[in-house]
Amino acid sequence: MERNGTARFGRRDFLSAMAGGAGALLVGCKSSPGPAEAPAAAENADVTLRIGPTLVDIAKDHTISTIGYNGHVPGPLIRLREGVPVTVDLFNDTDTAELVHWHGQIIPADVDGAGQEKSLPVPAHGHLRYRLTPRPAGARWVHTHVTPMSDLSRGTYTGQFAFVYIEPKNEPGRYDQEFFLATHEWEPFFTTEEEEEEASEQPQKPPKKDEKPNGWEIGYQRFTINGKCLGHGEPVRVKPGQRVLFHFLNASATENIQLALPGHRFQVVALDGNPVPRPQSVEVLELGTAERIDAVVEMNNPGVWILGTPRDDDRGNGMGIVVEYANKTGAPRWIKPSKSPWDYTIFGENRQVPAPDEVIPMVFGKINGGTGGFNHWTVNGKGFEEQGGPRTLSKGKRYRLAFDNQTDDAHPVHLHRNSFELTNVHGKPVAGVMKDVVLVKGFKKIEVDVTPAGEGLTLFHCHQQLHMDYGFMMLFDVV
Ligand SMILES: [Cu+2]
Repeated sequence: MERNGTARFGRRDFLSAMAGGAGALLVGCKSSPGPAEAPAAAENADVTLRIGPTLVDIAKDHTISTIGYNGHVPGPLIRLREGVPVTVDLFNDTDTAELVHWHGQIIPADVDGAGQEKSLPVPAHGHLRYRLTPRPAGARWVHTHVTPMSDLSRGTYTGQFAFVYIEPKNEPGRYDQEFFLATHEWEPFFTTEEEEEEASEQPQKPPKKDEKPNGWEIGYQRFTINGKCLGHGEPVRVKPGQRVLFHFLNASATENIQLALPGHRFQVVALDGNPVPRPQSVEVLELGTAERIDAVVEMNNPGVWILGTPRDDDRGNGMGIVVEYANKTGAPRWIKPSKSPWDYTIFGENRQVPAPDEVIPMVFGKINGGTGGFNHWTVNGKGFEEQGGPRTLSKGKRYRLAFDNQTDDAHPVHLHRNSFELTNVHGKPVAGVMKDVVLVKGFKKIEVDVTPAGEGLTLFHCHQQLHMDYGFMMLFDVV
């Protein structure tokens, strides 16, 4: 899809439900024109998501039965315009109530899609309609926000996720093609094996004598990008000399991942949809669960390549996609990237940030192997159920959330309905990097500043589904 087909589109032009083939590449085309001159009648919503059973052909002779949006995984690419209100229709064809969360948007709690915020649910076999005003611009996404607990066929273990791209008022630099790529894992199972973190970066503390062993972790059989195992979907087709903008989304329930494209570098231009002050070129991307990265790649190394995870086992099980130059054939090549630790601060500015009005310490803790063998997660010593209601924040005040991860696990923590500014990462001050998820690695500290954008309940939680469900949440109430 060449980038020349980008005439501005009218208010009702953007898609309500793009019907791409399951697992088709989500390329940056505008949807086929809708009824451009149709009146803003009640009958047609601007965005329609139908939640229901979906089959995903992730590989030849390998089909996953899951729940998805509009019969496809990922769901439709939803393009919106910043500040232009839309009507949303949600239909639920399943037997359980659902929550549809607009991740990364600054919108009221009732439509944000989180039960803890008392958002409107989509009833089982029911329908919900509301209006929302998309903002801010950039790569957002939509996903289910139900609580599956130990049921690995629900929640973010399913195929209920889709890109939301809110058109910026200014284009984020020149590019020739654009691709939306979402990673997701399938066939989850419980395991006692701990996720192998980057051993060199991940300090290990020996368990205390009286401590229970670590509880359940989640493993996966199959790994996909846009619903296809490596080699089973359409390749990313490029031409020499092109600048290709990739929108990456980690739509995993529990996995933090790295991605590399041998022979090429990623010019990172935005994190979680927000342009970074200093775009930088890196060899390896890292995305905690729910994080997004926009990166431009200059296609200057013709061949057939694998864009995938550096982890051989996971790539072998599907985590990758072929990048194919025009007129090039042969087996796709993989070259192991050099070890390059991800560092959020290289994209930021080196300047003083305003002092916060208040610092809120948030210490992350883990109680090994509790009820049913599940670890229990705490913020400041208390799991969500023990916290006794929301903590009040004042609109307009600048708060510093001081994350102190006192566990050996990495936590992709997310704040709803706001973007926050990274102000300190592992002791290094930084400014200007705006995000809504940040990955706090084992025994590390990160500080973020937030000035609450809107009144109402605002959920903070770890985006690792198992951590969230077993206590790793905290509720704010902005007044
Ligand atoms: Cu976590």
